[in-house]
Amino acid sequence: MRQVKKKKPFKKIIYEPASQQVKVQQPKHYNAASFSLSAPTLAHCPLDEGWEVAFAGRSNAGKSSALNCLTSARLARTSKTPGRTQLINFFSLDEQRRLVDLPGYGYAKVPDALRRDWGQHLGDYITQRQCLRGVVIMMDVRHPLTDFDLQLIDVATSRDLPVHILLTKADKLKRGPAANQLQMVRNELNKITGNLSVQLFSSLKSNGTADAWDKLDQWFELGVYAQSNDSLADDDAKES
Ligand SMILES: Nc1nc2c(ncn2[C@@H]2O[C@H](COP(=O)(O)OP(=O)(O)O)[C@@H](O)[C@H]2O)c(=O)[nH]1
Ligand SMILES: [Mg+2]
Repeated sequence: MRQVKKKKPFKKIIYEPASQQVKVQQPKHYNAASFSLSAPTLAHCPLDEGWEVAFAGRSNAGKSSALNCLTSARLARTSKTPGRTQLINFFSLDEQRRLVDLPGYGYAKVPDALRRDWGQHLGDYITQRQCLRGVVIMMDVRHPLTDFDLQLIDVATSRDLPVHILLTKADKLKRGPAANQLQMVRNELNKITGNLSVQLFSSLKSNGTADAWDKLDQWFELGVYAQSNDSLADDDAKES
């Protein structure tokens, strides 16, 4: 009997846009992040000097996952039980620069008194911390701009602090609906006065890291931003 030659299985080729094919290099500064200390109140925080960028968000918004993704570490404990992180956690990038993990807000099962305390410490930190250069707010792409998110934006912008929003868990939506959510949030932010920016982010897929690092670099005055400041300083020196 003649042997029937098996057909080769059809190989599906998926063309991804160029930006998604490139493996983004982890900037060494964020890779070097290490836990420094946890503070229950503003009084327990490290000396108020250098640069800090704070990460805030509703409990379960994906804050710990985003921090871990951006630092390639397990800095912040990701949890399926939201509302556990009650302290202000500091992670050092170098002697002068710190990432700060603020207590998650808005988790319903936490007793009122405890929730008031958290709100107070979070508010104290954002309104009073001098070395704070910007606030990253994590919002679930499917439920952005809750009342508390808006309050937080208000507190930060009234101090002229820039705010960058990560619309997290972007992998939970298809491309079209995710882009619509991004545009909707952009439109809402346009109604608010302040230095506000927003992007899609997925810790699961490591999508959006390059833009997030870029924003952090800017606030920390690292990389090209530090160089451009230096060259400005050089120009000033030449002129005088
Ligand atoms: N699909 C998906 N799930 C995520 C992502 N980020 C976080 N999660 C999940 O959302 C839940 C809360 O995440 P976590 O980082 O602990 O949130 P936090 O309370 O804001 O710190 C966990 O079950 C995570 O696995 C993401 O990018 N994609
Ligand atoms: Mg967390």
